Amino acid sequence: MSGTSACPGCPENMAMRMLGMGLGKDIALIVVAGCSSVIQGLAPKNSYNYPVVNIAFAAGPATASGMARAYKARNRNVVPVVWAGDGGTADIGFASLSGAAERNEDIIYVVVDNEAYMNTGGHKSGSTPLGAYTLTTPEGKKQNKKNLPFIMIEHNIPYVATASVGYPHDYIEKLRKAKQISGFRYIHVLTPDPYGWMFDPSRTAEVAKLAVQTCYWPLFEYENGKLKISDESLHCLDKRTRRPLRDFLSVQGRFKRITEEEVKMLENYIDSLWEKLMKLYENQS
Ligand SMILES: Cc1ncc(C[n+]2csc(CCOP(=O)(O)OP(=O)(O)O)c2C)c(N)n1
Ligand code: SF4
Ligand SMILES: [Mg+2]
Repeated sequence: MSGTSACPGCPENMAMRMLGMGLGKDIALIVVAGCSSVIQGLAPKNSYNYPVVNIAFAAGPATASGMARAYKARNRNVVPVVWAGDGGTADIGFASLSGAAERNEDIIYVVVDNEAYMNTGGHKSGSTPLGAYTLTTPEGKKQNKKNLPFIMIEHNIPYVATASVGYPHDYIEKLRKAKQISGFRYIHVLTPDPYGWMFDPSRTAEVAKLAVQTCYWPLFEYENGKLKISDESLHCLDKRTRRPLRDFLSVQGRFKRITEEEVKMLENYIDSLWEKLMKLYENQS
């Protein structure tokens, strides 16, 4: 609803509005600490039109698991949806996420990945890419981004999908599909942040598209052991039709000081992502 306290151009705000379009009614949000705890505004005026539990990082998936069982015991058809940032997912809340996924709890888990701990000022997370400036990596991060969607595939859950706020229809369709499936569903949305990534707030959707077009962020679904590359990412299967990574890096201030060698390392990382996806695809057909 109106009146959020998000920054102009906030990608988490966009992703939250699209969540409503995709999941509709009968959901309850479990919001772990992060920008989305704040942009919902202050009680009694809450800008999320859903019941919300605000909870500590490590407790999100455990709380949702309990809620799913409680709703079932009361014959209520409500889906608990955990909403967490990349820091809350890749690092601080990972144990709880992994446990709930292993138990195949009947919940949806959505990650909004702005590749840093933004609510506390922009510190690097496990999901920050190599070469990116953050407050705690002033020389650029030296490690690659943790690949959470692949880690979740290894948990053998019924549904893993990636999305980008640059492609709302794709994201909304994946949410709709997830709602029809039972068991643990994981959706990872790339949410480029104008303040952490250092671009003009009017360009959020454009940067989110560039991430996909340059094959930095693959869009796919993994449903019951079957991989489907989404239409927006099909061109990445052939290296010759990929848009140059530079087009994505050059619009962001956080890569201003990246070295040639680091660009090469990032390109290699992207190649290896696609090789893994192709292997997964070949092994199933
Ligand atoms: C255990 C714990 N450590 C640190 C904090 C402080 N804290 C609150 S929000 C936040 C940043 C979260 O980053 P992320 O999960 O990526 O979400 P974003 O703010 O980027 O949406 C931090 C570090 C906390 N609330 N709890
Ligand atoms: S710091 Fe980023 S994610 Fe947080 S409210 Fe501002 S634009 Fe949104
Ligand atoms: Mg974050």
